[in-house]
Amino acid sequence: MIDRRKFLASAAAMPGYFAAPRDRRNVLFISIDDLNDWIGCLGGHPDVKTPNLDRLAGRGVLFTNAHCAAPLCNPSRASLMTGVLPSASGVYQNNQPMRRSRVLADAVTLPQHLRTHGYSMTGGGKIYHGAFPDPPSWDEYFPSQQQNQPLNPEPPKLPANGIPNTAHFDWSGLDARVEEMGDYKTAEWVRARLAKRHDRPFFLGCGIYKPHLPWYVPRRFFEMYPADKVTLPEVKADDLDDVPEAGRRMAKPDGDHAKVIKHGQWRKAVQGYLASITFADEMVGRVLDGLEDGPNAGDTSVVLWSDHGWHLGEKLHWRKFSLWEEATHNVLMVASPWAGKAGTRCDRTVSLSDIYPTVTDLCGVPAKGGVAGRSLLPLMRNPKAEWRHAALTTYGRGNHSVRTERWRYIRYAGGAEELYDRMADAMEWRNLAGKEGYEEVKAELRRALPAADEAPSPVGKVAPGIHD
Ligand SMILES: [Ca+2]
Ligand SMILES: [Ca+2]
Repeated sequence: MIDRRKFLASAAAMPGYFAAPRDRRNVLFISIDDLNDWIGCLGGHPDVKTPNLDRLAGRGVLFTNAHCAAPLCNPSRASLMTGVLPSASGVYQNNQPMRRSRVLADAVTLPQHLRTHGYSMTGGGKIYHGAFPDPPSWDEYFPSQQQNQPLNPEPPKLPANGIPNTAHFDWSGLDARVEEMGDYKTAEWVRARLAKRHDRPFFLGCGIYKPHLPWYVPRRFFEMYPADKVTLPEVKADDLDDVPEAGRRMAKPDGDHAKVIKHGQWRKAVQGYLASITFADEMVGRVLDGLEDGPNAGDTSVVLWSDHGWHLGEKLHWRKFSLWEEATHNVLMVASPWAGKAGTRCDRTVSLSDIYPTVTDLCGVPAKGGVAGRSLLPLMRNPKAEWRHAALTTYGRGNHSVRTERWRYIRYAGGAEELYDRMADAMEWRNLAGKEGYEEVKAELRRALPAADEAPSPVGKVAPGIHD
C-alpha cells in the first residue's frame, strides 16, 4: 500500500501537481465569536446546553487546552489567519487593520495559501475582525466583501438591561424568529454551498457572531436558563489583592463589574451569555447537518474555533482583554476524515496559531514557511504524544502570558509578574510570582516569551455601524 503522507510529500515536490488536486480535501472552517470554555464537552459551566458542539467533538478531536494568541478579536484573528504572532506583526488592538502592519501588508493568509494550491475560498460571517474584512482572502463572501455579517434584530428599547452608557454591553430575549438572526442567514448561505458538489476543493468559512455582545437572541433561548437558577461563576472577592497594578488595570474592577453589581444584573448576564451560546450552538448544528446531508461529508475536515475566552466576573473582570485563563482559553476542535479517532480528547497545551499549519497539513498541501504554530496532526493521531510547546498569549505590546499544562506565567511590559500553579490552583487565585522557590520555574517559562515586541502598527478608521 502506498504511504499516503510520503506520496503527498513527493507529489508536493512536483510542480503543478497541486494546481489541480485529484485528491479532494475540503475544509469547513467555523469560527464562533467570544465563546469561552462554557460548552458541555469542555465542562466550563454546569448549566450550559451545547448538543451540537458536543456532537462535533464526539466526531473528532477536542483540544481541551487551547489558547488564543491575543485575547480580543482583531489581533487573535489576524494572527490565526496569517500565522504571524502579535509580537511580530505589531497588531495588538481592535483598531489596527492587519494590512496596515508592515509585516502583514503582503502576508499570505491561510485561504490565500490554499488558493495557490487549487482551492476555492468562500465564506460568510465573521472570520476576520468585523471592521476589517480581507477581500484578498476570498473569491466570494456573504453578505459582501465589505460587510462580513448580516444585521441583527434588536429589542424595542435600549439598553434593555437598564445599565446606562455601556453601548452593546446589554442582554435581552428577543421577540424575533430565529430566521431573522444574522447568524441564521450566514448558516443558510453556508448550507447552500455544502449542498452542492464543487469543481475544486473548497475552503469554506462560516463565522458565527454570537455569543458576542449584545446578547439579544430569541426569547426561547433565555427561557432555557431561568435567571434565578443559573450558576454564577466562582469568584474570590479579594482575588486582585495579590495581582500587580498592571493586572488590576486590565481587570478594571470599578468598570463593568461594579456596574453589573450595582444594577443587579449578574444572574441576567450569565443567563444572556448561556442563551447566546446555545443559540450559536444551534446555528453550528444547522451547518453540520448541512454538511452531513450533502455530498461533501466524506472529504471535508471541520475545523471549529473560538477567537478567545470571556470573563463573567472572575477576577472582578468582564469581557476578554486580560491574560488569565478565562480570557485565553478557547474552543478548538477538528473532525477530519484523515486524522484523529472520533471522540478523542487532547489535553496538551496548543494555540490558535497552530491552526494554519494544521489545516495545510490536513489538506496535504505544502506547509507555508514562516508561520508561528505547529501542525497538530501528531496530537490528533496520538493525543498523548510528547508536546513541549507552551501557548503564548499577548495583550498589548509587551504583555504576555505563557501557558503550559501545569503553569500560567504572566509578564507585563513593565516587568511585573504573576505565576499560578494550575495543578494546585486551577482558578488562578494564588499568585506565586513573588514567593520563594519559583525562580527556576519562572526562568523556564520566560523562555517562551518572544525575543522582541514589534512596535504597534498603524490604527485605521472603523466605519460607523460596522460590528466589531
Ligand atoms: Ca471575539
Ligand atoms: Ca489572587
